[in-house]
Amino acid sequence: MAELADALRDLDENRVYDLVDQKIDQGVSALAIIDECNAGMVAVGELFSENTYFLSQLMFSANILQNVMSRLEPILEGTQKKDAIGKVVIGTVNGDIHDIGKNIVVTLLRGCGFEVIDLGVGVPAEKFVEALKESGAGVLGLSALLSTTYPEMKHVVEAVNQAGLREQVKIIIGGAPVNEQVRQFTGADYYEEDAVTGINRCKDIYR
Ligand code: B12
Repeated sequence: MAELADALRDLDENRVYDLVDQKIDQGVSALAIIDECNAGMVAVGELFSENTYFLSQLMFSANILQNVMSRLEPILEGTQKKDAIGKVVIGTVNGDIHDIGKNIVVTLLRGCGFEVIDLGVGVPAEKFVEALKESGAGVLGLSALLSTTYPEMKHVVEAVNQAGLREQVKIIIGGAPVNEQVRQFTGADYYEEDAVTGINRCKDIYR
């Protein structure tokens, strides 16, 4: 693994910030820096699964990543071309509080000129439906990192269906463990592995 990913895995906070600052100075793109951080976070997750790290270390890793993101956000906001493209409603589903990845998607979407209605974390199905009705958005993004929340994603898709909005709204799911099988289970239109492919998907939908 690369140096930055290793430093994040080892929770070596100051080393992480130094490396991020160096990379910014060297002109490394914010997205490449995020990719490397992602690898570090996956390693933290693995150490947590095998009981080498505990919740306090998981929380500390999130804290470090959030500080990295506050350094990268001004760069991300400025990197993309701004066109008025369309509206996207997004949130982390009920039962799940992970939001670092979702917030990256939000920053990139806004940077590209999308109007984003970010409902935050632990969002119940009816709130998604309400926001879609109010905004008239054509895209719904659902984020989840816990496998226990897949049924909740399915529930949101069903709620959109029952509200009679399914024909006019494309539903994209994302979050580290999501894959094609989960997409099929939930009935969503697309799953995306990372923020950039998610943004490209939104652009395609509105093209
Ligand atoms: C940081 C972290 C936390 C932080 C979250 C802080 C925060 N504000 O988000 C804290 C400490 C709070 C936390 C809590 C918990 N966590 Co946690 N956490 C992580 C960790 C280490 C990193 C997640 C992260 O931020 N990654 C970095 C971001 C940038 O990546 P990302 O979220 O995947 O997002 C990218 C893409 O997926 C995509 N994306 C994300 N969302 C969307 C949405 C759309 C629409 C699109 C297009 C794209 C997209 O874009 C992003 C950028 O490319 C993961 C490990 C892992 N492998 O992911 C575990 C992990 C997700 N957590 C886990 C667990 C078990 C928990 C807890 C249940 C622990 C506990 N016992 O309490 C609680 C859950 C509480 C709850 N109800 O939600 C497990 C889940 C296992 C599972 N399969 O269900 C993991 C996988 C760790 C592990 N290996 O065991 N966690």
